[in-house]
Amino acid sequence: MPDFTPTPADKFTFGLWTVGNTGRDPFGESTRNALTAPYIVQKLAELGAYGVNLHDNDLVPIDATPSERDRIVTEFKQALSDHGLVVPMATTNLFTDPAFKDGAFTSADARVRAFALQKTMHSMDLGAELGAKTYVFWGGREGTEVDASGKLLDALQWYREGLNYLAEYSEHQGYGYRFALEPKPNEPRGDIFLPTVGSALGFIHTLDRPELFGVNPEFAHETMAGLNFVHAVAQAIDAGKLYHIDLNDQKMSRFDQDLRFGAENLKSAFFLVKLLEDSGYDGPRHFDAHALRTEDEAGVWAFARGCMRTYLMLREKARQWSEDAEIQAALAAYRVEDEELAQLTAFSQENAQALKNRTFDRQALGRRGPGLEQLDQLTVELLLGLRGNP
Ligand code: GLT
Ligand code: MN
Ligand code: MN
Repeated sequence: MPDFTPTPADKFTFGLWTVGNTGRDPFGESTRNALTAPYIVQKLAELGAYGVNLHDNDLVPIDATPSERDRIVTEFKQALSDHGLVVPMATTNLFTDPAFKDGAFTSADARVRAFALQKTMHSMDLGAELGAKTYVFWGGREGTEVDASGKLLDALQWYREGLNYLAEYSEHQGYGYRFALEPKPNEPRGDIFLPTVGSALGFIHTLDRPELFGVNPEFAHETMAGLNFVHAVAQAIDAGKLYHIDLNDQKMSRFDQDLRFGAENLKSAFFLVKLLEDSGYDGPRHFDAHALRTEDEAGVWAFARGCMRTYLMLREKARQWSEDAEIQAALAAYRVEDEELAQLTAFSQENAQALKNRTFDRQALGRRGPGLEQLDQLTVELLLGLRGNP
C-alpha cells in the first residue's frame, strides 16, 4: 500500500486564510480562535505542505504602522525559513474594507479605483519580498446587484486599465509576476464580472500584455454555476493559461462552500487530478478551502491533511487507471482512426472535393456502440478499490 504522506515535492499549498478560517459566516460568529501566521507555517510544514499563500491583510492588518508591518513580516519570514516553507502566490484583499463595497478596480468612484491600485502595489511589493511569482486577482466585489448603475461597459474598461497598470508596475519593478484571474459567478456580489473561466480567458486577450495573464480556476466557483470544472481546467490548459489552481469541493448551485478537496464530487476530483498530472502542470496544488464551521483546531488539521491525502490517493488511482489493461483496451477501442480520411481532412482544394464526393455509411456510424458505459463502470470499480491494488 503506497504511503500517502505528502512531501514538499508534491507542491501542496494553503492560504493563510484557509486553515486560518475561524468559522464566521453571515449568520454566526467565529467558532474557532484565530491562529497566528508563524504557527500556521509551522503546522503546515509538519503536515508536509510546500508553501503558504496570502492576501496582504491576512498577514499585515490594514491599519498597521510601517514599523508594525516590518516586525510582522520579519517574524513571518523567520518562520518560513525555520520550517522550509515558500510563498508561491500572493494576492490583495480588495473585498473586506467598506471602501470596496461597490467594487475596487470597477468602482464608479475614481478615488476607490486609485486606492485599489495603491493597495495592490503595496501588496505586490510584499509578495515580491516573500518570493511570490504568481499574483492572483479574485474580483470578489467587482460586480453588481443592480444594473441601474449603467456601468457595465465602463466597468470592463476600468478593470482592463487597472490590470494593465499593475502589469506595467510589475515589469517596471522587475518582479516578474505572472497574473492569474480567478473567476466566480456570484457571492459576495449578486453578479461578479468575469464569472467563469471562459469569460476570463476571453478578457485576457483584450489586455495590453496578455502573455502575463492566465487564470486561477476554483473547483467550487465553476460548480456553483453548474459548470463542469474539469472541462474548464482543460480549456485553460489548452490555452496555455493555467497559471494556478484552487482546489476544494462544492455542492452544485449553493453558496460558496469551500469544502475539503474530494469531500463531495469524488469522481470529478479524480478526473481533475488525472488531467493535472497527465498535462504536466507543475505549479502549486493550492487548497482554497476551510474546515467545516463545526470543527475545532484538531478538525482544521484533519481537514488540511485530508485535502492532501485525497489528492495523493487520486493520483495513485490515476496511475492505476493508465496501467489497467482492460481500461486501456476499452479506451483504445473507443477511438477510431482512418488513414485515408486523415489525408482527406487535411485541407486542400482537391481533398475538399474528394471529401465531398466520399460516401459514408451513416447508418453504420450511428449503430456503433462506443463502450462508454463499460469504460465508466470500470473507472467506478477502480475508484472503489475493486481493481488492481486497492
Ligand atoms: C476568498 C475567495 C477565494 C479567493 C481568495 C483570493 S479569497 O476566500 O473565496 O476563492 O481565491 O482572493
Ligand atoms: Mn471559493
Ligand atoms: Mn479561490
